[in-house]
Amino acid sequence: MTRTTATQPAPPPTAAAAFDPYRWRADFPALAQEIHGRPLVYLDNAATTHKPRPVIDAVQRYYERDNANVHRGVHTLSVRATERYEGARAAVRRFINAPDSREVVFVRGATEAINLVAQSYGRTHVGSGDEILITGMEHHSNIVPWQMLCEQTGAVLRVAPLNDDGEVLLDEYERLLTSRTRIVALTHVSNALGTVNPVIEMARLARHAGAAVLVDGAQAVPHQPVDVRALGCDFYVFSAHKTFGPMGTGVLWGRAELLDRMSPYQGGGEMIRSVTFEKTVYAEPPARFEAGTPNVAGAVGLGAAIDYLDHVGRCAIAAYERELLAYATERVQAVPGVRLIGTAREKASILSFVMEGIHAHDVGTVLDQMGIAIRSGHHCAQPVMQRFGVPATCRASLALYNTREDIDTLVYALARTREVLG
Ligand code: C6P
Repeated sequence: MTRTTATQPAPPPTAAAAFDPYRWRADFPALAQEIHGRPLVYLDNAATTHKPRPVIDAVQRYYERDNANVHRGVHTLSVRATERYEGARAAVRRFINAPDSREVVFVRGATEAINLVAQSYGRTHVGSGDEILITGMEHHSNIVPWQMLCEQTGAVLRVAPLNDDGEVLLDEYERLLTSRTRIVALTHVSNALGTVNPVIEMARLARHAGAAVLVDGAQAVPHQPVDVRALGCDFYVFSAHKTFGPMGTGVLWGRAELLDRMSPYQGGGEMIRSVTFEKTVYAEPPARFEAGTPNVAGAVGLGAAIDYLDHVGRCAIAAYERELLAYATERVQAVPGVRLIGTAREKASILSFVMEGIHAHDVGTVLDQMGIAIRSGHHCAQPVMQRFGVPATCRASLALYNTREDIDTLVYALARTREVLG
Protein backbone atom coordinates (compact mmCIF):
# COMPACT_ATOMS: atom_id res chain seq x y z
CA MET A 1 0.00 0.00 0.00
CA THR A 2 1.30 3.50 -0.84
CA ARG A 3 1.60 5.73 2.26
CA THR A 4 1.13 9.47 1.91
CA THR A 5 1.99 12.33 4.26
CA ALA A 6 0.43 15.76 4.64
CA THR A 7 3.12 17.26 2.42
CA GLN A 8 3.07 14.48 -0.12
CA PRO A 9 -0.11 14.42 -2.25
CA ALA A 10 -1.76 11.09 -2.84
CA PRO A 11 -1.14 9.70 -6.32
CA PRO A 12 -4.13 10.25 -8.61
CA PRO A 13 -6.45 7.27 -8.52
CA THR A 14 -6.48 5.10 -11.61
CA ALA A 15 -9.46 5.58 -13.91
CA ALA A 16 -10.85 2.22 -12.83
CA ALA A 17 -10.42 2.91 -9.11
CA ALA A 18 -12.08 6.33 -9.42
CA PHE A 19 -15.08 4.91 -11.25
CA ASP A 20 -18.14 4.52 -9.03
CA PRO A 21 -20.64 2.11 -10.61
CA TYR A 22 -23.15 2.73 -7.79
CA ARG A 23 -23.38 6.37 -8.82
CA TRP A 24 -24.35 5.41 -12.38
CA ARG A 25 -26.52 2.43 -11.38
CA ALA A 26 -28.93 4.85 -9.75
CA ASP A 27 -29.70 6.26 -13.21
CA PHE A 28 -31.17 2.94 -14.39
CA PRO A 29 -34.70 2.44 -12.99
CA ALA A 30 -35.00 -1.15 -14.22
CA LEU A 31 -32.07 -2.24 -12.05
CA ALA A 32 -33.86 -1.24 -8.86
CA GLN A 33 -36.30 -4.15 -8.82
CA GLU A 34 -36.58 -7.57 -7.26
CA ILE A 35 -36.91 -10.81 -9.19
CA HIS A 36 -38.32 -13.77 -7.25
CA GLY A 37 -37.86 -11.76 -4.08
CA ARG A 38 -34.16 -11.02 -4.67
CA PRO A 39 -32.52 -7.83 -5.92
CA LEU A 40 -32.03 -8.07 -9.68
CA VAL A 41 -28.47 -8.83 -10.75
CA TYR A 42 -28.48 -8.06 -14.45
CA LEU A 43 -25.65 -9.77 -16.31
CA ASP A 44 -27.22 -10.09 -19.77
CA ASN A 45 -25.95 -6.83 -21.22
CA ALA A 46 -24.68 -8.40 -24.44
CA ALA A 47 -28.31 -9.27 -25.27
CA THR A 48 -29.51 -5.78 -24.41
CA THR A 49 -28.56 -3.11 -21.90
CA HIS A 50 -30.92 -1.25 -19.63
CA LYS A 51 -31.74 2.39 -20.30
CA PRO A 52 -30.70 5.30 -18.11
CA ARG A 53 -33.22 7.91 -17.05
CA PRO A 54 -31.95 10.56 -19.54
CA VAL A 55 -32.65 8.17 -22.45
CA ILE A 56 -36.13 7.29 -21.17
CA ASP A 57 -36.84 11.00 -20.63
CA ALA A 58 -35.58 11.98 -24.09
CA VAL A 59 -37.89 9.45 -25.77
CA GLN A 60 -40.83 10.49 -23.61
CA ARG A 61 -40.15 14.19 -24.23
CA TYR A 62 -39.95 13.56 -27.94
CA TYR A 63 -43.39 11.93 -27.98
CA GLU A 64 -44.89 14.48 -25.60
CA ARG A 65 -43.65 17.58 -27.44
CA ASP A 66 -41.96 17.05 -30.78
CA ASN A 67 -43.58 14.05 -32.43
CA ALA A 68 -43.96 14.57 -36.18
CA ASN A 69 -42.70 13.04 -39.38
CA VAL A 70 -39.23 14.21 -40.40
CA HIS A 71 -37.97 15.97 -43.55
CA ARG A 72 -41.56 16.39 -44.76
CA GLY A 73 -43.37 19.29 -43.18
CA VAL A 74 -42.75 23.00 -42.79
CA HIS A 75 -44.77 23.09 -39.58
CA THR A 76 -42.99 23.64 -36.29
CA LEU A 77 -43.28 20.09 -34.96
CA SER A 78 -41.87 18.61 -38.15
CA VAL A 79 -38.99 21.06 -38.07
CA ARG A 80 -38.30 20.18 -34.42
CA ALA A 81 -38.51 16.44 -35.06
CA THR A 82 -36.14 16.82 -38.01
CA GLU A 83 -33.70 18.79 -35.86
CA ARG A 84 -33.79 16.09 -33.19
CA TYR A 85 -33.29 13.32 -35.74
CA GLU A 86 -30.41 15.06 -37.52
CA GLY A 87 -28.96 16.06 -34.15
CA ALA A 88 -28.80 12.37 -33.26
CA ARG A 89 -27.01 11.68 -36.54
CA ALA A 90 -24.43 14.30 -35.65
CA ALA A 91 -24.02 12.71 -32.20
CA VAL A 92 -23.36 9.32 -33.82
CA ARG A 93 -20.78 10.90 -36.10
CA ARG A 94 -18.90 12.25 -33.07
CA PHE A 95 -19.36 8.97 -31.17
CA ILE A 96 -17.44 6.94 -33.76
CA ASN A 97 -15.29 9.83 -35.06
CA ALA A 98 -16.70 9.52 -38.57
CA PRO A 99 -15.59 12.26 -40.98
CA ASP A 100 -19.11 13.30 -42.00
CA SER A 101 -22.69 12.94 -40.73
CA ARG A 102 -23.75 12.02 -44.28
CA GLU A 103 -21.95 8.74 -43.74
CA VAL A 104 -24.27 7.78 -40.86
CA VAL A 105 -27.31 5.75 -41.94
CA PHE A 106 -30.04 4.95 -39.42
CA VAL A 107 -31.32 1.39 -39.67
CA ARG A 108 -33.17 -1.03 -37.38
CA GLY A 109 -30.03 -2.52 -35.88
CA ALA A 110 -26.71 -4.21 -36.59
CA THR A 111 -28.52 -7.02 -38.41
CA GLU A 112 -30.22 -4.72 -40.87
CA ALA A 113 -27.01 -2.76 -41.40
CA ILE A 114 -25.12 -5.90 -42.44
CA ASN A 115 -27.96 -7.02 -44.72
CA LEU A 116 -27.94 -3.56 -46.30
CA VAL A 117 -24.23 -3.77 -47.10
CA ALA A 118 -24.53 -7.36 -48.35
CA GLN A 119 -27.43 -6.56 -50.65
CA SER A 120 -26.33 -3.13 -51.81
CA TYR A 121 -22.53 -3.08 -51.86
CA GLY A 122 -22.33 -6.87 -52.18
CA ARG A 123 -24.68 -7.29 -55.11
CA THR A 124 -22.66 -4.86 -57.23
CA HIS A 125 -19.13 -5.74 -56.13
CA VAL A 126 -19.26 -9.50 -55.67
CA GLY A 127 -19.54 -11.96 -58.55
CA SER A 128 -19.28 -15.66 -59.27
CA GLY A 129 -16.06 -17.16 -57.91
CA ASP A 130 -15.32 -14.12 -55.73
CA GLU A 131 -14.76 -14.65 -52.04
CA ILE A 132 -16.11 -13.19 -48.82
CA LEU A 133 -14.00 -13.75 -45.74
CA ILE A 134 -15.43 -13.85 -42.22
CA THR A 135 -14.06 -15.24 -38.95
CA GLY A 136 -15.07 -18.33 -36.99
CA MET A 137 -16.51 -16.23 -34.15
CA GLU A 138 -19.22 -14.31 -36.03
CA HIS A 139 -22.78 -13.82 -34.83
CA HIS A 140 -25.36 -15.32 -37.23
CA SER A 141 -26.08 -11.73 -38.34
CA ASN A 142 -22.59 -11.59 -39.80
CA ILE A 143 -22.80 -15.04 -41.41
CA VAL A 144 -26.25 -15.54 -42.92
CA PRO A 145 -26.44 -12.29 -44.98
CA TRP A 146 -23.12 -13.29 -46.62
CA GLN A 147 -24.34 -16.83 -47.26
CA MET A 148 -27.41 -15.34 -48.92
CA LEU A 149 -25.18 -13.12 -51.04
CA CYS A 150 -23.09 -16.16 -52.02
CA GLU A 151 -26.24 -18.02 -53.07
CA GLN A 152 -27.33 -15.04 -55.16
CA THR A 153 -23.97 -14.39 -56.83
CA GLY A 154 -22.07 -17.67 -56.88
CA ALA A 155 -19.42 -16.27 -54.55
CA VAL A 156 -17.70 -18.42 -51.94
CA LEU A 157 -17.69 -17.87 -48.17
CA ARG A 158 -14.33 -18.40 -46.45
CA VAL A 159 -13.89 -18.59 -42.70
CA ALA A 160 -10.74 -17.71 -40.74
CA PRO A 161 -10.38 -20.36 -38.00
CA LEU A 162 -9.88 -19.84 -34.26
CA ASN A 163 -7.34 -21.21 -31.81
CA ASP A 164 -8.38 -22.87 -28.54
CA ASP A 165 -8.46 -19.53 -26.73
CA GLY A 166 -10.97 -18.16 -29.23
CA GLU A 167 -8.60 -15.89 -31.15
CA VAL A 168 -8.44 -15.67 -34.93
CA LEU A 169 -5.39 -17.48 -36.30
CA LEU A 170 -3.88 -14.51 -38.05
CA ASP A 171 -1.59 -16.55 -40.31
CA GLU A 172 -4.62 -18.46 -41.58
CA TYR A 173 -6.56 -15.23 -41.96
CA GLU A 174 -3.77 -13.74 -44.04
CA ARG A 175 -3.52 -16.90 -46.13
CA LEU A 176 -7.28 -16.75 -46.86
CA LEU A 177 -7.02 -13.17 -48.15
CA THR A 178 -6.56 -13.52 -51.90
CA SER A 179 -7.04 -11.44 -55.01
CA ARG A 180 -10.58 -12.93 -55.10
CA THR A 181 -11.53 -11.58 -51.66
CA ARG A 182 -14.03 -8.79 -52.18
CA ILE A 183 -15.36 -8.30 -48.65
CA VAL A 184 -13.99 -9.06 -45.18
CA ALA A 185 -16.63 -9.02 -42.44
CA LEU A 186 -15.46 -9.41 -38.87
CA THR A 187 -16.70 -8.72 -35.42
CA HIS A 188 -14.94 -6.16 -33.27
CA VAL A 189 -15.84 -8.06 -30.06
CA SER A 190 -17.26 -11.59 -30.07
CA ASN A 191 -20.64 -11.90 -28.34
CA ALA A 192 -20.03 -15.57 -27.52
CA LEU A 193 -16.36 -15.46 -26.44
CA GLY A 194 -15.60 -11.86 -25.55
CA THR A 195 -12.55 -11.84 -27.82
CA VAL A 196 -11.49 -8.39 -29.04
CA ASN A 197 -10.18 -8.77 -32.56
CA PRO A 198 -7.07 -6.84 -33.67
CA VAL A 199 -9.24 -4.92 -36.11
CA ILE A 200 -6.65 -2.34 -37.13
CA GLU A 201 -4.23 -5.03 -38.27
CA MET A 202 -6.92 -7.23 -39.84
CA ALA A 203 -8.43 -4.28 -41.72
CA ARG A 204 -4.99 -3.21 -42.94
CA LEU A 205 -4.31 -6.67 -44.34
CA ALA A 206 -7.75 -6.86 -45.94
CA ARG A 207 -7.47 -3.50 -47.62
CA HIS A 208 -3.97 -4.39 -48.82
CA ALA A 209 -5.60 -7.40 -50.51
CA GLY A 210 -8.14 -5.04 -52.13
CA ALA A 211 -11.15 -6.08 -50.04
CA ALA A 212 -13.73 -3.81 -48.41
CA VAL A 213 -13.93 -4.26 -44.64
CA LEU A 214 -17.11 -4.37 -42.57
CA VAL A 215 -16.74 -4.37 -38.79
CA ASP A 216 -19.60 -5.56 -36.59
CA GLY A 217 -19.33 -3.28 -33.58
CA ALA A 218 -22.48 -4.45 -31.76
CA GLN A 219 -20.50 -5.63 -28.73
CA ALA A 220 -17.77 -3.01 -28.87
CA VAL A 221 -19.36 0.45 -28.77
CA PRO A 222 -21.04 0.05 -25.36
CA HIS A 223 -17.70 -0.74 -23.74
CA GLN A 224 -14.88 1.21 -25.34
CA PRO A 225 -14.21 4.31 -27.43
CA VAL A 226 -14.43 3.54 -31.15
CA ASP A 227 -12.77 5.55 -33.91
CA VAL A 228 -13.71 4.30 -37.36
CA ARG A 229 -10.91 6.32 -38.95
CA ALA A 230 -8.28 4.73 -36.72
CA LEU A 231 -9.72 1.26 -37.36
CA GLY A 232 -9.29 1.73 -41.11
CA CYS A 233 -12.52 -0.06 -42.01
CA ASP A 234 -15.07 0.79 -44.71
CA PHE A 235 -18.28 -0.03 -42.84
CA TYR A 236 -19.04 -0.12 -39.12
CA VAL A 237 -22.37 -1.27 -37.65
CA PHE A 238 -24.00 -1.32 -34.23
CA SER A 239 -27.37 -1.45 -32.44
CA ALA A 240 -28.74 1.24 -30.14
CA HIS A 241 -30.36 -1.19 -27.71
CA LYS A 242 -27.02 -2.71 -26.67
CA THR A 243 -25.67 0.81 -26.19
CA PHE A 244 -28.16 2.00 -23.52
CA GLY A 245 -30.51 3.30 -26.23
CA PRO A 246 -33.90 2.10 -27.51
CA MET A 247 -34.69 -1.08 -29.41
CA GLY A 248 -35.39 -0.91 -33.13
CA THR A 249 -32.62 1.56 -34.02
CA GLY A 250 -29.11 0.99 -35.24
CA VAL A 251 -26.36 2.50 -37.28
CA LEU A 252 -24.53 1.77 -40.48
CA TRP A 253 -21.50 3.93 -40.97
CA GLY A 254 -19.92 3.73 -44.41
CA ARG A 255 -17.15 5.65 -46.12
CA ALA A 256 -18.69 8.34 -48.33
CA GLU A 257 -16.92 7.16 -51.51
CA LEU A 258 -18.56 3.75 -51.11
CA LEU A 259 -22.03 4.93 -50.02
CA ASP A 260 -22.12 7.39 -52.92
CA ARG A 261 -21.71 4.52 -55.39
CA MET A 262 -24.11 2.12 -53.68
CA SER A 263 -27.65 1.38 -54.88
CA PRO A 264 -30.59 1.70 -52.50
CA TYR A 265 -31.44 -1.25 -50.29
CA GLN A 266 -35.17 -0.57 -50.21
CA GLY A 267 -37.39 1.74 -52.26
CA GLY A 268 -40.05 4.12 -50.99
CA GLY A 269 -40.60 7.61 -49.66
CA GLU A 270 -37.71 9.80 -48.56
CA MET A 271 -35.02 7.98 -50.55
CA ILE A 272 -35.71 9.74 -53.85
CA ARG A 273 -34.91 13.04 -55.51
CA SER A 274 -37.61 12.69 -58.18
CA VAL A 275 -40.06 10.04 -59.32
CA THR A 276 -41.92 9.59 -62.61
CA PHE A 277 -43.42 6.37 -63.93
CA GLU A 278 -40.51 6.20 -66.34
CA LYS A 279 -37.61 6.91 -64.00
CA THR A 280 -36.69 7.51 -60.39
CA VAL A 281 -33.63 9.51 -59.38
CA TYR A 282 -32.36 8.48 -55.95
CA ALA A 283 -31.45 10.85 -53.16
CA GLU A 284 -27.89 11.22 -51.91
CA PRO A 285 -26.77 9.16 -48.87
CA PRO A 286 -27.84 8.81 -46.13
CA ALA A 287 -31.45 9.44 -47.31
CA ARG A 288 -30.92 6.97 -50.17
CA PHE A 289 -30.75 4.18 -47.59
CA GLU A 290 -33.56 5.35 -45.30
CA ALA A 291 -36.74 4.53 -47.22
CA GLY A 292 -39.99 5.22 -45.38
CA THR A 293 -40.69 6.90 -42.06
CA PRO A 294 -37.71 6.32 -39.79
CA ASN A 295 -37.69 5.48 -36.10
CA VAL A 296 -37.23 9.08 -35.01
CA ALA A 297 -37.76 8.40 -31.30
CA GLY A 298 -35.18 5.60 -31.52
CA ALA A 299 -32.60 7.93 -33.01
CA VAL A 300 -33.41 10.60 -30.39
CA GLY A 301 -32.95 7.98 -27.66
CA LEU A 302 -29.65 6.86 -29.17
CA GLY A 303 -28.47 10.48 -29.23
CA ALA A 304 -29.33 10.75 -25.52
CA ALA A 305 -27.50 7.46 -24.83
CA ILE A 306 -24.39 8.82 -26.55
CA ASP A 307 -24.54 12.00 -24.48
CA TYR A 308 -24.89 9.84 -21.38
CA LEU A 309 -21.86 7.70 -22.27
CA ASP A 310 -19.82 10.83 -22.91
CA HIS A 311 -20.91 12.17 -19.55
CA VAL A 312 -19.85 8.96 -17.75
CA GLY A 313 -16.61 8.86 -19.76
CA ARG A 314 -15.91 6.17 -22.30
CA CYS A 315 -12.27 5.64 -21.36
CA ALA A 316 -13.26 5.36 -17.71
CA ILE A 317 -15.94 2.79 -18.60
CA ALA A 318 -13.42 0.74 -20.57
CA ALA A 319 -10.89 0.79 -17.73
CA TYR A 320 -13.50 -0.09 -15.11
CA GLU A 321 -15.01 -2.94 -17.10
CA ARG A 322 -11.58 -4.33 -17.86
CA GLU A 323 -10.86 -4.59 -14.16
CA LEU A 324 -14.30 -6.00 -13.41
CA LEU A 325 -13.90 -8.66 -16.11
CA ALA A 326 -10.52 -9.68 -14.65
CA TYR A 327 -12.14 -9.99 -11.22
CA ALA A 328 -15.09 -11.97 -12.62
CA THR A 329 -12.80 -14.27 -14.61
CA GLU A 330 -10.69 -15.13 -11.58
CA ARG A 331 -13.68 -15.74 -9.33
CA VAL A 332 -15.90 -17.65 -11.76
CA GLN A 333 -13.19 -20.00 -12.95
CA ALA A 334 -12.45 -20.90 -9.34
CA VAL A 335 -15.95 -22.40 -8.97
CA PRO A 336 -15.55 -26.21 -9.07
CA GLY A 337 -16.66 -27.69 -12.39
CA VAL A 338 -16.60 -24.41 -14.32
CA ARG A 339 -14.75 -24.23 -17.63
CA LEU A 340 -14.34 -20.92 -19.42
CA ILE A 341 -15.06 -20.82 -23.15
CA GLY A 342 -13.05 -17.95 -24.60
CA THR A 343 -9.75 -17.16 -22.95
CA ALA A 344 -8.27 -14.71 -25.44
CA ARG A 345 -5.58 -12.29 -24.30
CA GLU A 346 -7.74 -9.34 -25.35
CA LYS A 347 -11.29 -9.64 -24.07
CA ALA A 348 -14.14 -7.28 -23.31
CA SER A 349 -17.13 -7.57 -21.00
CA ILE A 350 -18.12 -11.19 -21.71
CA LEU A 351 -17.60 -14.32 -19.67
CA SER A 352 -18.80 -17.54 -21.30
CA PHE A 353 -18.55 -20.81 -19.41
CA VAL A 354 -19.95 -24.29 -19.02
CA MET A 355 -20.54 -26.23 -15.80
CA GLU A 356 -19.53 -29.83 -15.90
CA GLY A 357 -22.55 -32.16 -16.03
CA ILE A 358 -25.17 -29.38 -15.95
CA HIS A 359 -26.88 -27.98 -19.03
CA ALA A 360 -26.48 -24.24 -19.52
CA HIS A 361 -30.26 -23.76 -19.60
CA ASP A 362 -30.59 -25.42 -16.19
CA VAL A 363 -27.92 -23.12 -14.80
CA GLY A 364 -29.75 -20.11 -16.24
CA THR A 365 -33.07 -21.24 -14.76
CA VAL A 366 -31.64 -21.76 -11.26
CA LEU A 367 -29.83 -18.41 -11.38
CA ASP A 368 -33.05 -16.68 -12.41
CA GLN A 369 -34.70 -18.06 -9.27
CA MET A 370 -31.97 -16.22 -7.36
CA GLY A 371 -32.63 -12.96 -9.21
CA ILE A 372 -29.65 -13.27 -11.56
CA ALA A 373 -30.09 -12.71 -15.30
CA ILE A 374 -27.50 -14.36 -17.55
CA ARG A 375 -27.98 -15.78 -21.04
CA SER A 376 -27.79 -19.53 -21.70
CA GLY A 377 -27.71 -20.97 -25.19
CA HIS A 378 -25.76 -20.68 -28.40
CA HIS A 379 -25.97 -16.85 -28.40
CA CYS A 380 -26.77 -16.86 -32.15
CA ALA A 381 -23.24 -18.09 -32.73
CA GLN A 382 -23.73 -21.81 -33.37
CA PRO A 383 -20.40 -22.21 -35.23
CA VAL A 384 -18.61 -21.03 -32.06
CA MET A 385 -20.38 -23.74 -30.07
CA GLN A 386 -19.36 -26.30 -32.70
CA ARG A 387 -15.75 -25.10 -32.57
CA PHE A 388 -15.62 -25.62 -28.81
CA GLY A 389 -17.65 -28.84 -28.83
CA VAL A 390 -20.44 -27.61 -26.55
CA PRO A 391 -24.18 -27.32 -27.25
CA ALA A 392 -24.50 -24.08 -25.31
CA THR A 393 -22.74 -21.87 -22.78
CA CYS A 394 -23.73 -19.72 -19.85
CA ARG A 395 -22.83 -16.12 -20.55
CA ALA A 396 -22.45 -13.33 -18.03
CA SER A 397 -21.99 -10.02 -19.81
CA LEU A 398 -21.05 -6.80 -18.05
CA ALA A 399 -21.93 -3.14 -18.37
CA LEU A 400 -20.84 0.04 -16.66
CA TYR A 401 -23.41 -0.43 -13.86
CA ASN A 402 -22.26 -3.87 -12.77
CA THR A 403 -20.32 -4.22 -9.53
CA ARG A 404 -18.03 -6.66 -7.76
CA GLU A 405 -21.02 -7.40 -5.56
CA ASP A 406 -22.91 -8.61 -8.65
CA ILE A 407 -20.02 -10.95 -9.42
CA ASP A 408 -19.87 -12.22 -5.85
CA THR A 409 -23.61 -12.96 -5.97
CA LEU A 410 -23.13 -14.82 -9.27
CA VAL A 411 -20.27 -16.87 -7.87
CA TYR A 412 -22.23 -17.78 -4.76
CA ALA A 413 -25.22 -18.77 -6.91
CA LEU A 414 -23.07 -20.90 -9.23
CA ALA A 415 -21.68 -22.80 -6.24
CA ARG A 416 -25.25 -23.33 -4.97
CA THR A 417 -26.35 -24.49 -8.44
CA ARG A 418 -23.62 -27.07 -8.37
CA GLU A 419 -24.76 -28.33 -4.99
CA VAL A 420 -28.39 -28.51 -6.14
CA LEU A 421 -27.92 -29.93 -9.68
CA GLY A 422 -24.37 -31.27 -9.83
N1 C6P B 1 -26.37 -10.34 -30.05
C1 C6P B 1 -26.62 -11.48 -27.93
O1 C6P B 1 -27.26 -11.86 -26.95
P1 C6P B 1 -29.30 -6.95 -33.42
O2 C6P B 1 -30.15 -8.14 -33.08
O3 C6P B 1 -29.42 -6.55 -34.87
O4 C6P B 1 -29.46 -5.81 -32.48
O5 C6P B 1 -27.77 -7.40 -33.17
C2 C6P B 1 -27.27 -8.53 -33.82
C3 C6P B 1 -25.87 -8.81 -33.39
C4 C6P B 1 -24.85 -8.63 -34.30
N2 C6P B 1 -23.58 -8.82 -33.94
C5 C6P B 1 -23.23 -9.18 -32.70
C6 C6P B 1 -21.78 -9.35 -32.36
C7 C6P B 1 -24.22 -9.38 -31.74
O6 C6P B 1 -23.87 -9.74 -30.50
C8 C6P B 1 -25.58 -9.22 -32.10
C9 C6P B 1 -26.69 -9.49 -31.11
C10 C6P B 1 -27.28 -10.59 -28.96
O7 C6P B 1 -25.45 -11.81 -28.10
C11 C6P B 1 -28.61 -11.14 -29.38
S1 C6P B 1 -28.48 -12.65 -30.25
